[in-house]
Amino acid sequence: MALLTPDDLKDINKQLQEADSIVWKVTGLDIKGVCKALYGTSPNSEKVGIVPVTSGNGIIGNFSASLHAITQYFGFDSFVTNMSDVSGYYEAVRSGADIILMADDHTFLAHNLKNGKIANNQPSTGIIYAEIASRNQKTDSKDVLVVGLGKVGFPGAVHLVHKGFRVYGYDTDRTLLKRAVSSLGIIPLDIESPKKFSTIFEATPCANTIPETLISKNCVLSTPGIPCAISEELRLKYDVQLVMEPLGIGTASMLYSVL
Ligand code: NAI
Ligand code: 2YC
Ligand code: MG
Repeated sequence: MALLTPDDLKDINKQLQEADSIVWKVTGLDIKGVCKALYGTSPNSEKVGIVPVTSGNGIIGNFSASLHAITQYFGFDSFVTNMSDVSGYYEAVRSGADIILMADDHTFLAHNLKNGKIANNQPSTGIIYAEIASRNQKTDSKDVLVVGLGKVGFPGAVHLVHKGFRVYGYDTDRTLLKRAVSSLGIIPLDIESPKKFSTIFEATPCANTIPETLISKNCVLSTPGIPCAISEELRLKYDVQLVMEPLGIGTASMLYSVL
């Protein structure tokens, strides 16, 4: 499980604002607008209780504080509990939380105590980054490349197939690639016969996973993957519209999906 580091989360408000302006440039919507379009929901001053969890690798510096900043950025009334784990959960409920946000090393969830809806960060993240990619208003092409078909990438690929895109897929894990081809009908990317894409969705824990041969001028790269899928040199050379942010966009998707 690729875990965030405190450094990934530095200046989260600045990272979120920068990502929001690129989302707007690419799609014509802000992140809130993309969430509303995806789920048909809008916040109605729900109270969000953020519970630190000490299991496994333990508390990640900046994680709870980042969720506090992110939930406020999207207009929620939120608080971080003083206690952690079970005591923190109890404190959140007693303090009137409508939605619980908490994460161990394997699952980051949003649970709406009022309507019972629950969301997992991995599919929620894949779906919203795929949705952003699908709303690339700079191209008429219905071709999209998906690199990384794991817990985040596969749900994103499903979403793009359902939206009628011609999805080319690649994963170094041949079993996962075969699963995506057989279950979704995506086209396995032939690395030998490169094709330029104007829209790319990447969800891998590796750097430099998108070769130059696949990148077209002004292409949109929508990627939750950490570290970045392309070098700064390639980003500048092709003026790539890079939608990349470590936690907030995925968290917004979770929250809107449980309203
Ligand atoms: P995962 O391990 O389930 O999936 C990653 C997939 O990438 C695997 O199938 C692996 O075979 C594939 N892969 C690795 N190197 C590759 C390469 N060079 N070319 C093609 N495929 C390659 O991981 P998961 O949970 O899907 O997370 C993916 C990334 O997204 C991680 O870096 C994680 O930290 C990040 N993430 C970011 C979030 C955000 O809000 N920005 C939220 C959740 C996860
Ligand atoms: O501080 C805490 O409460 C920790 N238990 C939080 C652990 C989060 C672990 N998960 C991750 O770092 C990644 C994030 C991208 C979101 C999903 N998995
Ligand atoms: Mg994100």
